[in-house]
Amino acid sequence: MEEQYHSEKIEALAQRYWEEHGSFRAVEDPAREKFYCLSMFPYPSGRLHMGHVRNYTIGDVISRYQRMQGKNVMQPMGWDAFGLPAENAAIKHGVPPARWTAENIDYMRDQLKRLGFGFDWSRELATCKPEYYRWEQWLFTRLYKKGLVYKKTAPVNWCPNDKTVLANEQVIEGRCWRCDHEVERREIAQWFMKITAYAEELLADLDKLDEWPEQVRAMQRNWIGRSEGVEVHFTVKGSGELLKVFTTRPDTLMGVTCVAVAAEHPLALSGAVNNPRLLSFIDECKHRQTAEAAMETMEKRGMDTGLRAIHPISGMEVPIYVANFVLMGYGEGAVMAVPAHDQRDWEFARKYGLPIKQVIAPDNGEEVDLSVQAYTGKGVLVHSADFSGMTSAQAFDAIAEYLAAEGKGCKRVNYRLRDWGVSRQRYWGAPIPIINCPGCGAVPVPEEHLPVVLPEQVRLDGIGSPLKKMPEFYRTSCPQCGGEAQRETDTFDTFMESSWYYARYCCPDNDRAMLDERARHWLPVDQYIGGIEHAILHLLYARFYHKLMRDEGLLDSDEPFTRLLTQGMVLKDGAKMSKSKGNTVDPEALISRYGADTARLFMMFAAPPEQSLEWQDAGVEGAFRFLKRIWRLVHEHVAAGEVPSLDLSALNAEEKELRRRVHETIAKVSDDIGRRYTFNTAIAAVMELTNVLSRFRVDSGQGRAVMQEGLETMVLLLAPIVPHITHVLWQALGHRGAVIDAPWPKVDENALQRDSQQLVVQVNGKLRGRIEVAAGADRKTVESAALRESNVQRFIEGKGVMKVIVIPGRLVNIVVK
Ligand code: ANZ
Ligand code: ZN
Repeated sequence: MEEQYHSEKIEALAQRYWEEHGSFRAVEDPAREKFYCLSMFPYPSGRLHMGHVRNYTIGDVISRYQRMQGKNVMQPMGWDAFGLPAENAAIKHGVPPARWTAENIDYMRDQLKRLGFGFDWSRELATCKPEYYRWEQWLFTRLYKKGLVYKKTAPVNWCPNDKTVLANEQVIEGRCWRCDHEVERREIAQWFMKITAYAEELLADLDKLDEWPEQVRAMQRNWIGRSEGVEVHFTVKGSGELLKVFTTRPDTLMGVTCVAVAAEHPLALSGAVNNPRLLSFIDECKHRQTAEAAMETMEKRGMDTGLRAIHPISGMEVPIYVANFVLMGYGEGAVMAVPAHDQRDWEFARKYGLPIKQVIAPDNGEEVDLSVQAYTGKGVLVHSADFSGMTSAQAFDAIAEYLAAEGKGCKRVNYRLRDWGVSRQRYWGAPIPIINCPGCGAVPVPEEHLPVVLPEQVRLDGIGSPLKKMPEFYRTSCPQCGGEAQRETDTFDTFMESSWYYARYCCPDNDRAMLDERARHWLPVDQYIGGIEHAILHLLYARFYHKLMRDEGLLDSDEPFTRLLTQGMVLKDGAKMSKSKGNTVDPEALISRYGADTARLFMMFAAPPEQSLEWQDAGVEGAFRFLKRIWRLVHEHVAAGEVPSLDLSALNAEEKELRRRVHETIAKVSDDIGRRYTFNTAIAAVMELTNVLSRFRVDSGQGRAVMQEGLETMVLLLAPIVPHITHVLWQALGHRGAVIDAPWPKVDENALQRDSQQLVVQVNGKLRGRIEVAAGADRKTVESAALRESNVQRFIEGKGVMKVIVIPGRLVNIVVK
């Protein structure tokens, strides 16, 4: 063993060993417990950033720890390879996105290897490969036949800068998530996945995910947004047309003074036929964005259509307005406005001079002042004909029943969740496997013609999709009638690819099926690790896909990820590290200077995984010094020559004490890593042990034997975190096998027994001293030792001792007058 720690040399050595021995190749083995550990795959942007390093270090530590527990671990890696940046780079530098992506992947794979992550590279996949996306195209055509995908013309969020449609989730405060440009609305024919058909199950199954952070489950619940309400049927005066609204407060029905419809609602248009002012108002509403977040703050505006609705119970006429706060995609696209009991309606009524009619009174009898604001609480019904006197809860049911009996409504559950629009007017994505035939309409590409391969030799000019300019791509014949037809030139939202990659890792080489029995073997993922920014969309879509694949007969589990860890951000000077802020630290520089082990150790030591991590140069230095220190410690020990075997019956008190510390550390670190996931405290415990080992003066053969055990333990406990240095130290300590194949150390319960124990002594509840007594000492011995302690004596001198309380193994409390 060399005297100096040379990270570069030993890291290359360890990595070569793993490579040559296929250490991370995972093979299905029914005899062993499997552990599927997955970190969210990266977008191949060109270089790893610190967030990646943190994410993948956490995953790797967990994987290696589980492996040392004897589990059959699979830890795959791949590339989320479709997406906008490749197109932007292509426009800027003239490189085709496929080439740009492939080059980035090669570079980043190399970086990952240098960090020593134990990925099974034989399972590597890139989502831009036809072997991958063909199965997503296949599933899409299956779902089409099941009615779970459909096409509809819908208003979409349009980013004029990126020239693409954005999902609602990609609109942040009315702006594009990617380029921050203000978002507009447009009507475009889109493909949708019917995620709403799974809303109930997606919501209910959240309760089963008890190893997910509660915060993430709450965000998903919120996103799905289940509400129980009533569908109420008004009729339009004159035409007798039905006008449905959805309300969660049917108890307020008798207080309706207006019905408001969305700008896209058919009634809005019929009202506008001879009303140019209304038409232009509708137009104006349509052009603003759909983002719901902006709805809250937006000025509420409306216009009378001139039409009147007839109240389903009272028969009274109320005006029908078009209002900008009514969303077409929610409920029925129409609301019954109750100004007295809904603040938004109240503001609207004040602005347009609509009556405010109280129908709910607080049940404590308090007066409400409706000239100030709406009363939005529940209570007792007033001015509500036969329903007066009922509580809100009673009225909910009574009104629902009344309406149902009259054929004018029914109870209904509504979800905030919308169907998932998956069409993107982009080039670099998986082609949507549909052929548009002038005679037959949309026809799915037959299974035997899949995949629809995306042409990779393209020039991008930034204006629209190049696929639209490639007749060799879009010109085709209709699979149904054989006539001339055109391929869909839109591509899938890249969330499609990331929704099922975790499953494909189980069988990436299968060219005959999307998944096979190996997926049943490995799934669900035991541990998933990634950023909290994916708490809603990615995780919801992946859960949805899992259920789709299950219902296709490909899987038999209900959920994809059993345990979820959302890692915190990497900060510098309190701000998120990002290119735009110019405060990034390049992992590559860190690795070159200190080595991968230092980078990994720093990442894991600086903070618990869920919290944000503040970058500190001093912390990196500290991690590096610690590694040099353990190297030196092992070197000194090994240089002293032979070590006799351990003879537990021959140990002296110091040697027993050292062993006790060693085994206490095993217990603590096992709990910290295995259960609590507080890797930072685990490392702190090993550092403490290292101090104890350095201070230990070896003056006998058994001393050396205990020291050997201590150093081996230190190496094993650190092995998941700093796998390279421990690989070399393990062999230096005389082991033939590699530490990667060594089992996790076991606690020797006997070693934990103390010969003597320390107790604190209190006088009237205040700490006054400590005593050391034999482990099995009886009460009397403990009492008299406590009373004899010199500092304690000062506090009891001259005062009568009333009582001595002994809590064995912990403390003695002396009560004095
Ligand atoms: C009358 C009413 C009275 C309402 C009252 C609330 C309070 P959640 O809980 O989110 O499901 N609403 C229904 N459809 C809408 C649409 N397309 N656009 C905008 N708002 C719509 O919200 C349900 C409530 O949101 C419904 O209950 C309706 O207003 C409104 F004192 O009906 B409520
Ligand atoms: Zn046809």
